[in-house]
Amino acid sequence: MRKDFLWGGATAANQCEGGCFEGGKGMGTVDVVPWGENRFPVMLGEMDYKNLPDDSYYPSREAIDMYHHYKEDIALFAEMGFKCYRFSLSWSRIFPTGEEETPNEEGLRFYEEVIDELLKYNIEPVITICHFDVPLALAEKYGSWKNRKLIDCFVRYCDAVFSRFKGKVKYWITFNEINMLLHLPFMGAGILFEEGENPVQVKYQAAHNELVASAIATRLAHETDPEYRVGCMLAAGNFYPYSCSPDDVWKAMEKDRDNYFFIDVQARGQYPAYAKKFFEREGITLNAEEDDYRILRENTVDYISFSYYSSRCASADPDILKKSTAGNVMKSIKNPYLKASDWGWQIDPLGLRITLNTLYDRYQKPLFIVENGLGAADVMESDGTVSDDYRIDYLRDHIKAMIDAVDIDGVDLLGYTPWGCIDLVSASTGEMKKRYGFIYVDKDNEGNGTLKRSRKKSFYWYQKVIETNGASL
Ligand code: BGP
Repeated sequence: MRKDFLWGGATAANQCEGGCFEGGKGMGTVDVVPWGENRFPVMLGEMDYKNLPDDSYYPSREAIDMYHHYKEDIALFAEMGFKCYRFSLSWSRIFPTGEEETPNEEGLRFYEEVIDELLKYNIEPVITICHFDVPLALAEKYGSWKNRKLIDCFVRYCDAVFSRFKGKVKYWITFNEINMLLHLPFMGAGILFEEGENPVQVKYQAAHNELVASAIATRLAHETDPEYRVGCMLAAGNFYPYSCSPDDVWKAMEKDRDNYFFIDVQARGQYPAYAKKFFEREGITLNAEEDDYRILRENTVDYISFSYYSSRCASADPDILKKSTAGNVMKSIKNPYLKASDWGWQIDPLGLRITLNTLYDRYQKPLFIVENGLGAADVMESDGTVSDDYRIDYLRDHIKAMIDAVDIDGVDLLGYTPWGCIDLVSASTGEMKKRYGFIYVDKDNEGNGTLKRSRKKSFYWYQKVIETNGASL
């Protein structure tokens, strides 16, 4: 492993920050996604978020209150030896309605303090500019990313943070899991549908607008500071054919392409042939300006970051299709060779090596694993310890596979930031109970708890992994 390999951890503002009404922050789309049974319909854009009971919203509005605990949390990351920390900015903390002429100074100052605190410990900030987090006012006024107006708003936001944090940050990621837009249009991109709209047309229009915005942001970053490196971000995990039947192989290829669509544009600078044909077949016409295609071509990303929780399976056989399993939003067929987490997400360490190789073969750009991990219902013993051996096992196996991809296969990998390095609110369930952290946070699903931070067994294990650059697993 390279000496400067970026070992660290990852979080997102809306899942850990809290302070929803502090520091002049405006409401973000994530702040109105409820927990409980209404969560998925709202995330899908199939249910109106208005008129839900007040207590529907506690998770993202309070979360683990990192807004007030960030110094303590960063000190713990430093104690583990983090070389980098991936976190996101809340757009509406900086532009409360998304359309102000000037940014909210208090919001910028908050993130500057976070960055300075990281630099104090020589921890490299890795910043996601938009992690499921659009100012609510932009969603209500324009329907969010389906409107080109969002491109200007996003670029103004990028300009504010690129110029403010110049010299302090190197790695930026424009949109978290950009492919989620197709699966969770409201959660992923703040899209609100209107009666009679064709959802496929709307989603690909929004995708086009995000892709152009991402490319302009990449250009702006490079103009602002030639040291800046901008990445795209994919919810990855290869689709395996359920059998060696060519029909299954073809299905898996089609499913993979749905995911690669975004990255093909961001890494190669143009719409792939298969997407153009798909648009023709579906009658999708993009509202695009002539210059858009030049902008996409000239401003490809510097690296490709991705989340990996599991591989997936595809089949052409309708009977096999019934054997579905849970996973990171995209439904998949249960793979009989794999075990699963308590939430049904299947565990496939070799799948990480396969995914790394596939992405590297396809794009020939540096990769960055910015999410990976095991969600589990940890139990704190009466002596205050948390023995999360299952998490250590999961991470050990995935790190081994990652090291093989680098040392044996020659994949160019910048770093590894396990998801939810400190316990935080789950994106899919809105619960605290589904924990990923090396650091336990005392808070339960109902919002009770002291918010006290405690080191789990995995904390000490990961500390050793980093100290030995992956030699001690
Ligand atoms: C990804 C998101 C994260 C995160 C993670 C784990 O899709 O980028 O925000 O939450 O999945 O998912 P969950 O919290 O649902 O277990």
